[in-house]
Amino acid sequence: MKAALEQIRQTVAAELNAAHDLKALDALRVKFLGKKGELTAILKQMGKLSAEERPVIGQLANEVRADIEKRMENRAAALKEELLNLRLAAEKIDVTMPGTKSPIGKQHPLSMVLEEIKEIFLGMGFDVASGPEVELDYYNFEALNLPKDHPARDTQDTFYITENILLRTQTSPVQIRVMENQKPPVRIIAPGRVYRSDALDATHSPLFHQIEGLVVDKNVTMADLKGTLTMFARRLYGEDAQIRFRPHHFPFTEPSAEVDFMCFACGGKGCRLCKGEGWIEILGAGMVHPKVLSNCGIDPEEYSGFAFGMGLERIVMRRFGIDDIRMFYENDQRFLNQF
Ligand code: 2U9
Repeated sequence: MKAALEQIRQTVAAELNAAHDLKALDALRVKFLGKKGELTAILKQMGKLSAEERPVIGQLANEVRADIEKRMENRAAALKEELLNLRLAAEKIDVTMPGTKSPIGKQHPLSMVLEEIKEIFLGMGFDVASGPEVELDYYNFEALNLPKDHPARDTQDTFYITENILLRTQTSPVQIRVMENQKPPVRIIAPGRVYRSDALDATHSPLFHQIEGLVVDKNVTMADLKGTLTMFARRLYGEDAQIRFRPHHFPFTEPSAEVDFMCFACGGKGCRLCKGEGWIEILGAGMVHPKVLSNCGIDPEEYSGFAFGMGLERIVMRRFGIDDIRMFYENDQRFLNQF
């Protein structure tokens, strides 16, 4: 029996080294120390020993059991350590690695230029006014001296929701509403979305953006209009920018003019951008028609004013050489990421 006990001690030591995971270790524990284990089997034969042999073998057996348990404990600890090191190696994070840049958003080119234009007029003492995009026929047409039968009201140009409600075709209604609620002096710009029932193509969009301006005060003259628009041109296109007025007609202004800016690319010589003209039409403008003032309860004998309007997309397309208005609305990252 002594030899058997010594033999078990050797076998366990050898098999322990072969156990490469906790499961195998557990199997070993059952094999030797379990109820049907090899060491347990030997201890069961203790009864056959003589009275003087029993204590000697008993002590040896306990010593062998203690030795096996110690070895198993150490082996388990070593395996756990190994497992932990494997995990640490696999999950190691190199904190010195650069972080993953999360892409930041950018301002849309329309917003970028709109902010620039707003800043220019705010710098000249204008306020920014806003109003409803779903408007009454009265504010979008009638109050602007566009009577019921005027062609501009035709449904081929205007989105009518009901006979009397529409999507505004210009931001002028905002200025009517301001004049109804604020006595002169008025000095505002009205930027915003406008809607025309045009078919979408490279140069037309049913939705586009306008910035209109209005100044109403005592003794406002055409010279004030020219001065304001010249200052605007210089702030937008640089100090040597020039503008020219070409006589025109709008029902809501009299006299009216179409306003060209000297082509910033060729300085008036004529190039691809300005189609050889040397000038680019940017705005429409004029002195506010007296009928429009009186529609808003402002006495045209006492007050006068000027107004202007520009299309934002047109300005942005010229500045960045964009030849298709649809690019602004398709949210194509390849387009937007260039700004
Ligand atoms: C009030 C009185 C007059 C606004 C004006 C224009 C001329 C003009 C166009 C420019 C390009 C519209 O976006 S566009 O197609 N606008 O030519 N707009 S005068 O006149 C007003 C506005 C409000 C009360």
